[in-house]
Order: sequence, then C-alpha cells, then structure tokens
Amino acid sequence: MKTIEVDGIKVRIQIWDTAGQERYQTITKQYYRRAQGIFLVYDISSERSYQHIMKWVSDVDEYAPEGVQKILIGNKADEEQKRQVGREQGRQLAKEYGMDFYETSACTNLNIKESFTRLTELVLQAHRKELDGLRTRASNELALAELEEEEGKPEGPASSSKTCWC
Ligand SMILES: Nc1nc2c(ncn2[C@@H]2O[C@H](COP(=O)(O)OP(=O)(O)OP(=O)(O)O)[C@@H](O)[C@H]2O)c(=O)[nH]1
Ligand SMILES: [Mg+2]
Repeated sequence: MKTIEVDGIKVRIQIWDTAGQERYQTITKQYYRRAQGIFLVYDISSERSYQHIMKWVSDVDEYAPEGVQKILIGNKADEEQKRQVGREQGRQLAKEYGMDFYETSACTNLNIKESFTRLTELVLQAHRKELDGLRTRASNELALAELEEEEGKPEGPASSSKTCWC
C-alpha cells in the first residue's frame, strides 16, 4: 500500500509485482483479474525482454478486466552503455498499443514517481468516465420513467396515490 497525490486527491494504491518467469504464470494470471492499472516493463538492455512485451499485452487483454489502464516502461535507463532497445522503439511500440511510455531507472529513480502518478491519473480518469456514464444512464432512465408515468397517468387526483417506489 502506498499513498500518492493526484490532482490534490490522496489516492491509496495497492501494488502487485508479478513474477516474469514461466513457472509462475498460473499465479500471475490471477493478479490480472482485479487490476485497474498495469505497467508492462521491459529492460532497455535486453532486446529479448522488449520482444516479450507483445506476449504480455496479449495476456493482459485476455485476463485483465476491460478498461484496465496500461503504461509501457523501459527500465534500466541508467544502463546506457548496455542499451539494446532504442528509446524510439519503446515509444513506437507504446504508440501501436495506445499506451503512454516512460523510460525509468529503479537505480537513479528516473521517472518512477512520474509513471506511478500517471498510471493513477489514468485509472482515476477511467473511473470518473465510468461513473459519469452510469449517472447519465440513470438520469436518462429516470426521465423516461417519469415521462411514461406522465403519459400513462389517468386524469384526476387518484393518480397521485402511488408515490412510493420501494
Ligand atoms: N541498472 C539497473 N538495474 C536494475 C534496475 N531495476 C532492476 N535492476 C536489477 O535487475 C535485476 C532484476 O531485477 P528484478 O527486480 O528481480 O526483476 P524482475 O523483473 O522483478 O524479475 P522477476 O521477478 O524474476 O520476473 C536485479 O539485479 C536488479 O537489481 C534499474 O533500473 N537499473
Ligand atoms: Mg520480480
């Protein structure tokens, strides 16, 4: 659990770190079910880890809830001399999948706070949109119900007898 502040709102986030290794895959998939935001992380000094991102994306598509927010991360940005994946390659892949992209370093702290704040922001945004959608739908339905009642109502004071909705 960690608390971060986004747009002046304190948000408590729960972070799950899944294992990348194949033998933990069955457990890893269980993590997806309740996820609202996901970092897809590769290592800029490993072309192989970059190639694996597609597999992770398809797993997320299959097991994570619809509307989950995703960000692509190229980690170990401090390892410039060992770099195998260009920044542009990362940016390109993120663009293909419609994700934001950051290069980070857990060693120098580069973009760690920024990427967590951004993912939280995206999750909040998605949540608000969903709520607004529900609210609009509910008020539309209410308006429709009122209209129908109005139309179906016989004239006279007898019609006001049923006012309780419970
Ligand atoms: N130079 C550098 N090394 C890092 C960075 N982040 C992690 N490492 C190192 O990379 C190695 C692997 O890190 P882990 O955190 O175990 O990687 P992981 O992806 O969680 O691995 P699994 O849990 O096995 O899937 C460790 O030796 C870390 O110290 C970074 O930003 N820069
Ligand atoms: Mg790990």
